[in-house]
Amino acid sequence: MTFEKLWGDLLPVGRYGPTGGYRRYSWTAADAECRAWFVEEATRRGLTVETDRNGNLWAWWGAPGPGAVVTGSHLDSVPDGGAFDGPLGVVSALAAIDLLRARGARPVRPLAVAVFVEEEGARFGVPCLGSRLLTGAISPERARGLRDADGVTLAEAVAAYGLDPDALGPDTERLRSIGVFVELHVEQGRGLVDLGAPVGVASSIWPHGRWRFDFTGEANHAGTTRLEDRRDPMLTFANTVLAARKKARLAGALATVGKVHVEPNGTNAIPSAVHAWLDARAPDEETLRAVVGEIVQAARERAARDGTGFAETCESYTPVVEFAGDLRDRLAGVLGGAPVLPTGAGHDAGVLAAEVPTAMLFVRNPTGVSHAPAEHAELPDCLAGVAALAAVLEDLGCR
Ligand code: HGY
Ligand code: MN
Ligand code: MN
Ligand code: MN
Repeated sequence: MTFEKLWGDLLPVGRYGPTGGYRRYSWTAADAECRAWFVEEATRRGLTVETDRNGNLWAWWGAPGPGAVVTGSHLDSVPDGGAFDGPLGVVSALAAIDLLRARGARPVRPLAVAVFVEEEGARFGVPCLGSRLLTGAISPERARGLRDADGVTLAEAVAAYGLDPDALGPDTERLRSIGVFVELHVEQGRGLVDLGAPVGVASSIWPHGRWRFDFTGEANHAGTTRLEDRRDPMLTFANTVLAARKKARLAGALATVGKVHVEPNGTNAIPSAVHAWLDARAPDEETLRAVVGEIVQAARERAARDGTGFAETCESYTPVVEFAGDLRDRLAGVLGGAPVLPTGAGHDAGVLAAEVPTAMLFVRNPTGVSHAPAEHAELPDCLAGVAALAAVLEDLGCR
């Protein structure tokens, strides 16, 4: 019941009418509403809420301190994302605390629910920005200068919500206080459907990254410029997308171009520039580096042929994550032999795993669709996720 109430209250926030998906971008009104919802629900439960120097929220059951058992996820979304990616982990964390309390369990170690900002990187381009800042995986100088589509810097965006941009950066004491981090997340594939299980434990995350590709050419008239006289960056872009798909297929990797800006974006003008973003992922780092290298090479060759310009910038890179084996096995054991499975999706847990013992729980997603409005998990599976998280938290830090 508490899960349904929490879920129902958060559900309308940031819903985008035309698609039915969510636009909960960090440091916007929708995000502020999500954060206010969290603060209210945590406070209602007697948890002590604090905002850290990077804007991540922490709600403590008992006094904050070292050796803490921390769970949580994020509330921001991709453009027109689903309801579950992120929020399921936050709602389940609060519901798990309710469940633990209802059965008389009490924490013997500090226990916290964390909400990380800008996990998707939908606004400022770098995913897991809140956890990267916390751990020092991104420098505060670089983070402050990141710009959104309107040219607003992260420094300006956080300042507008009362956070001191000069305070952004590694939070060593807080990081060292985390004894263990467990993130519950909707599965973003059909692994658990195939295994016939409502809940699973993560083994690893594929290495992945984002590269910005800038194709430049010469704007000119669509009706009067002979094909052989054109320097059309759209042509180079289009061929690069085809090359990316082919190279990824041959390498057993994944390559996606889901975001593109065309300048000046007129129907009857050859574009002057095309800016595109490549998301690439692979089972191992060698394959990832090789496939991105091949895509970049294909773009360069095509640009030379088209008389266009091409430049690439790596905007974020996340190495392969292997979750701690002993912790993973402990969780699977607590859950009566829950299946263990890998994922190609990135998470704050993946960033934290480099610093503290970290584990993840996945909840079955019937179609496997994610980062889209159709993302889903059935209520009985969500409740199984809450029960699993409660069992894990109890095992790790309650009596
Ligand atoms: O893009 C991702 O992998 C994620 O869901 N943040
Ligand atoms: Mn996501
Ligand atoms: Mn997520
Ligand atoms: Mn531009």
